[in-house]
Amino acid sequence: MSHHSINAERLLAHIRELGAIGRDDRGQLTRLAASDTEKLGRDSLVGWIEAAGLDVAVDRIGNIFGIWSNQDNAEQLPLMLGSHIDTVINAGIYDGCYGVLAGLEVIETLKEQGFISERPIVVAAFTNEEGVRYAPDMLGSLVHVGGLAVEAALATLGTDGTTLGSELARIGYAGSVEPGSLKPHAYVELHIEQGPVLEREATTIGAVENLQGISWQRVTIDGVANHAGTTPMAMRCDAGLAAARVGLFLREHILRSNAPSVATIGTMRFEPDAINVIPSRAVFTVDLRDPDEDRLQALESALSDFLRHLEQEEHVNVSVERLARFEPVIFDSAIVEAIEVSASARGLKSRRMTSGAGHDAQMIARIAPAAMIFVPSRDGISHNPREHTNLADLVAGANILLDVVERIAGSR
Ligand code: HGY
Ligand code: MN
Ligand code: MN
Repeated sequence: MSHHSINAERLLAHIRELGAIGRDDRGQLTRLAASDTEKLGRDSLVGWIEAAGLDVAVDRIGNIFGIWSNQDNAEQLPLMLGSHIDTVINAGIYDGCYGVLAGLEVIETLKEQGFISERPIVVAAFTNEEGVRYAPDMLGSLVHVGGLAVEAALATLGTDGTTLGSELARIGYAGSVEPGSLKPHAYVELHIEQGPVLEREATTIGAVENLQGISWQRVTIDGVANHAGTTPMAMRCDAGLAAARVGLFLREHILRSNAPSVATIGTMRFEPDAINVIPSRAVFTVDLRDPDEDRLQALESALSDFLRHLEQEEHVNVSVERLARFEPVIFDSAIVEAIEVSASARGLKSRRMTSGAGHDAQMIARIAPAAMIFVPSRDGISHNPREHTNLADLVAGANILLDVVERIAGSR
């Protein structure tokens, strides 16, 4: 059976071109949400959407939509594709961008093939999926589904003291469309796996059926600054040492529990941050995840109990601020099956799997049937410039997306 195929050269050219935007003088790729470098990426994406003959819409939280519709189907709810083009610090070129550009590529291919769509097809690039500059992550899609009021989202204070709203206005992406006005009929997100499973199992396609819960907290530990040389160990109120104990506690607790939970302390800073001063303050973030909500809650309370214990033992004060909390999500089984059927028809090995990473799909799943397609990540690496997926897998994933779109949008 002959299958349609996307234009591999065009897709790869867009991925490489977007991957070159936002590099610093060391060649590192960083396009934090609503930054000057992200503006350059946004501008290129809007240019490609317009060149493809789609209408462009930008909503008040800066979500970008490319819309392919006609007078016969404009009244129908759109089939939405998409992901994000903001990145972490020193990022790879595929995370998020692959899903947005493959979504655009699928629409361009369908247009070229004269596909008659029963409904509009939209490709979305959601604002601040990564959450590195503004918490929580998946902020643009969270606002899109009504999980956070747009005014509160625009007022979000970044790690650099800016507000998301002022930065969106400054880069020219404070749109006028009311968030959520584009309610999808269904949503399919293509993404690199960012983990080791598909490569280890020599499997090309992941039919993602669920996504784990996420808990982000900022912890502040206050001790007493003192002289590094004259203060006996037993007399210290050492915020730095207390912070180090939290990381060890989390790793040992999870290893003992034998659960698939994960914990990450990704940022940490000390005050006064001097080589010969016992830290008076430590501020760090804790990222906890688990596919099971009860286990995630148990992990959060184990951490909370440990922090109370730490206060007594280390003679410090501990305060915690919640930055994000999303429950695990189950995706739409019919779309997951469509992904598997397409992979099998194309002779590609597929397997059902859980997403370890957060994605915009977990938000859109609150208002519409949603699912994800994964393709392998070399060495399971992501959020790292070594992030890579080979061309054949990139094309395979985009063709599965093409098939699923034809199946959903081709008939009522
Ligand atoms: O944190 C995540 O899992 C996603 O990359 N924002
Ligand atoms: Mn991503
Ligand atoms: Mn990411």
